[in-house]
Amino acid sequence: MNITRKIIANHLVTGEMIAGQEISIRIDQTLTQDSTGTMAYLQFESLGVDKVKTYRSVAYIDHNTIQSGFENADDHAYIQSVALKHGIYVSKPGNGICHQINIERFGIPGQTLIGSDSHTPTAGGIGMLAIGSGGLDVAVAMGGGALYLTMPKVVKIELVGKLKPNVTAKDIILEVLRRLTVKGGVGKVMEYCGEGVKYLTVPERATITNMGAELGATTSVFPSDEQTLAFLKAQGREDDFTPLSADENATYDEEVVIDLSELSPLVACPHSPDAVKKASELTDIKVDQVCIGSCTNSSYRDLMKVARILKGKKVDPTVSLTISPGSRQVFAMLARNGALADMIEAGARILECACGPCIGMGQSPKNNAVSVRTFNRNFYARSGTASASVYLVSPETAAYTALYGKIVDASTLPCYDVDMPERFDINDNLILDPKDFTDITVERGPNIKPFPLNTALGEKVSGKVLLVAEDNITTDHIMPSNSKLLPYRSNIPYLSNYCMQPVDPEFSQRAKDNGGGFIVAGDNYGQGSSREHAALVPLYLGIKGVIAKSFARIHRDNLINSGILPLTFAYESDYEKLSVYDEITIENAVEQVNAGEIITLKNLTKGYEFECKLTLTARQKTFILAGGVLNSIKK
Ligand code: MIC
Ligand code: SF4
Repeated sequence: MNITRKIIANHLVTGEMIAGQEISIRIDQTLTQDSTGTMAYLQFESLGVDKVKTYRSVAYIDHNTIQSGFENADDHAYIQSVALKHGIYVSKPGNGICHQINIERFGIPGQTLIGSDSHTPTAGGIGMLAIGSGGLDVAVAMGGGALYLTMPKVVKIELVGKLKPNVTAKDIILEVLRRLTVKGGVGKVMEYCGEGVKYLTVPERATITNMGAELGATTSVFPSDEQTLAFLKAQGREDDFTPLSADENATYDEEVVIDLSELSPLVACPHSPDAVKKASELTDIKVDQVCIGSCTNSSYRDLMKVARILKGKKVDPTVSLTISPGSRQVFAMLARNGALADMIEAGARILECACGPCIGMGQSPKNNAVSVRTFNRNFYARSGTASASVYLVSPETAAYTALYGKIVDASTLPCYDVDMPERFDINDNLILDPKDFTDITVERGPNIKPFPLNTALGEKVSGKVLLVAEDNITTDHIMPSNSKLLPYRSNIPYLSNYCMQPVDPEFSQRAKDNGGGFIVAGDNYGQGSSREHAALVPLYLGIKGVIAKSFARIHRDNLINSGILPLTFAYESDYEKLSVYDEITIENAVEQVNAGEIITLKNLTKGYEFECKLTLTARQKTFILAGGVLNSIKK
């Protein structure tokens, strides 16, 4: 067996491990973060479970850390109190980014983890089977429920050879994205093996598994080996170590081989993580902003290398350089060993250890800016400045770019070796253990509004087409997030005014004026974030179905969980025929959904019928019929 199948076999609750079939697995650990957490905990509360049933659940506060009004601070207080009341650890603001801290302090090889954040697979770097999902799935797992998923195919990614100087783990995953694209991982787990794996430390592996999310993969996983043991020892957690590797004769569904010695520094160009080119082809591009950090590249070694490159130098006068360490552990170690002073002296603006600019929480660049970032997503408008062009690179490329004021090929420049520490500085005093708290009253600020509930599927489902969108619509298009909107993550009515704003600013008003309707889209609809808001806000606006060429995994699940029909064109040529304001009807909807895969829709405006596929498991069918999971559970 390969590693993926071993972990699934150890956790299998229902189903058979046949790719494409529905299985359910037991979940050991869960994580939430604050921008999806309020919804997840409201849903968890509505399940009426007293204490979480998982081995460990952690609520992180790391996204909405700019407190320019009471809203974010109120949400933090709600999350902290509701978590502690129900036996959930809390990682307070200032402690760092959930995925980095999870690797440092909580992740355990061989265990399962789900998280209400699409980059939860970062923990695959420490040998966990870690899956991103909507908050409701996390709420159910905290209540002891299994996670239902489609048994994935397993792709063997064999790393051979050794990386050249200043070619990094980031370049490996950018190469995978270049080859497989942003939808190449849908329905698959990326499992890494080969000689090249031995040389990658846990944080480097985590950079790779982190950006596996951008492939649309279910998750990515590395073996648990000497590197894992060394990392856990250095974190004072050697007791959490278990070795984990694929059997020698393990089989896989697909195979990819990457010769590390052939790679060079790579760059993902605007506006997609798979628009990858060699840095050497882009050296004419003048840069206005460089941002170093995020859950992809903000570990101790990443930032020590940055500090070495910056030491004694000066950031180009036309560049604004920001650095946000991934965790307080990293931050404190940089401060103690002097690296922080080197960064500050070179001219870096040091930000708190949190998601920050990655999710548009501050540092939106100027109009038409070129921003070079070590992050994982460069979706249109995600930085908060729609006219900006965002390029994704390694920390080494970013640091040199900041010094030169233009994109550089770091492989032609000095390479600084940084050893992994034998012992990290361990200080968990910003992690609250629920055992230390009793008699908690849940604090609910006035910005926390109830989440919308759907109604059972009607006999006839009808409405107008409200938008015809292109391929690869991201959740940042559907429900944008930035410092102005993130404070309203627990206020769906407010957010509804901004739905689809980067695609069509009139969409929200059109949906309201027409009492809801349908969204039409191309391939890979809903890629990116796990945010349920991209389903809950359309639900609030009366969206009954999304008709697309194909869907991204987490978003499709979120639509089903909300009782919104995820329909795919049976014949893609029908996409071209639909226009905004076409009146669509599904007659005998309940009967059609019950009967099976094909749903017939009528375009009343243009007078023709067309077919869509609705492939649902028996369980998902009950959700769609009941109008979402919560209605189904109540029933
Ligand atoms: C992201 O990177 O897009 C986020 C912000 O972390 C999201 C979660 C969210 O929208 O709150 C994700 O990746 O799931
Ligand atoms: Fe935070 Fe960015 Fe990572 Fe999302 S991708 S968890 S916003 S750092």
